[in-house]
Amino acid sequence: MSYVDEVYNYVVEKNPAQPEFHQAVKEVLDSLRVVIDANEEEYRKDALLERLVTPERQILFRVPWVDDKGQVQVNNGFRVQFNSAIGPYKGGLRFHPSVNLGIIKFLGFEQIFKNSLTGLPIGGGKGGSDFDPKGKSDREIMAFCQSFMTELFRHIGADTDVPAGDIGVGGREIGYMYGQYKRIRDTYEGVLTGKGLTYGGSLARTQATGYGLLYLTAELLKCNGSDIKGKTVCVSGAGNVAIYAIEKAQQLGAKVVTCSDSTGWIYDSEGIDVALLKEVKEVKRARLTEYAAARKSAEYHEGRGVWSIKCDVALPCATQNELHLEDAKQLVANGVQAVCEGANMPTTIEATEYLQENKVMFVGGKAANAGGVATSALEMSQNSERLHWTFEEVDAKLQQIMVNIYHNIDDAAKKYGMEGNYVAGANIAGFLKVAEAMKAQGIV
Ligand code: NDP
Ligand code: 2IT
Repeated sequence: MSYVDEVYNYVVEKNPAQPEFHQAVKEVLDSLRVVIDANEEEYRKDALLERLVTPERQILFRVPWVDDKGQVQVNNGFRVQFNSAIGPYKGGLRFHPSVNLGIIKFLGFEQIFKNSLTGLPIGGGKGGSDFDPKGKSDREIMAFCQSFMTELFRHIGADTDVPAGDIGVGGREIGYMYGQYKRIRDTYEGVLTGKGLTYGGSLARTQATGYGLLYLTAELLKCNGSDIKGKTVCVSGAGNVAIYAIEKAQQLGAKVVTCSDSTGWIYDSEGIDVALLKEVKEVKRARLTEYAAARKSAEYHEGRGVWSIKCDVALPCATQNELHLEDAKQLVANGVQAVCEGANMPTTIEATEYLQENKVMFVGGKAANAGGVATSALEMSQNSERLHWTFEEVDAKLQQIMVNIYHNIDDAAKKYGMEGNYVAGANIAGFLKVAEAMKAQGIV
């Protein structure tokens, strides 16, 4: 059996009931075959792949907090410090009832390669909780965040592990967690990113994942003889990534006609009104039904259905496994040219393969959504030098990073005989840097 297959079987056996983690590992290992096969003896002797798929450290903890009725609630907290070969652990915190160890491991594993692709010195990690922020008061959110940090603080630090936001964790939650960290440690340091602008946050971090997704998509289209300008775009999600993807797509001259949340989706024939979407989601924290109620051109539908709308470019920006094989078939039948992932692993493996077989340009999240974590690394730089850069400076750096990522993954795919396979290009380019650093640092 090949080394790759052996390690995949080992992962399935050692990590039962973690299907998302298996899926993330399978996608990476499958596309590394050409590299691994060529160095099989050396990698096998060093157990390089076994070390790569095993987190350096996994932290599981209890998070007790008191709700507004005086009732004590208990949630599970997680931080998986996956790989620190190229820098301190870096990656977001997710607060969502679906969170479990397997979800955090899939996200942490992907983060290793994504962070490597940014070209910046950050290792891979991820964390979160099965806490559901929906419907909670500000006081309950604060109580939860303080309790979460009262345990997490001992495991993180500006040079050790630097968490940030993800699903259910935005500026409000980062603020409460930062305050508690500072109080316990009595240290003012860049231990979290995505901070508010008054206490060490970076301009353009809020926009970075969505803007970065569009910078990469625009470069992809340009280098393949097309143009983002004038394209019809379908976006899923209505959170941080989706909102700023829609905003940048419109700034670049595209028309975005859909968005979605966990209960339904919008088709807006006139193009999404971003100011209204921000009001509904960022300010009121309300459902998309409120968007439809305020806008004549918008239709609201219950359930899922974004991918049934005809578009040139599809940008899944909500969550994992939200674009299935049937959706991919529908998109291809409707003439889609490109699919770029704003979310982490939103496209199932079968759907990805179908899109690739049908010559749709497909860029996975490790490359396409790396703008968020890249800008987090820029926030770390600013914190270290105790300076702030202007919006234009950060945005220009972000744009350059995304253009570089596109060319690096395109070059890697070509070099290994898989031209146009940007998934393989991203996995290979991300892997090579981490593998070299691991080798240089010995058996640790
Ligand atoms: P948010 O919490 O801001 O938004 C998430 C959006 O997706 C919301 O509209 C939410 O609906 C919807 N959603 C969440 N879970 C589900 C679900 N199970 N089914 C259907 N819809 C769902 O998160 P982000 O925008 O930050 O994250 C979105 C994706 O992007 C995630 O995959 C995340 O890992 C990834 N990502 C985020 C980065 C960042 O910087 N924030 C960086 C790189 C990737 P509702 O409004 O109803 O809650
Ligand atoms: O998935 C991701 O890259 C993020 N949620 C952002 C991580 C970060 O550290 O900014």
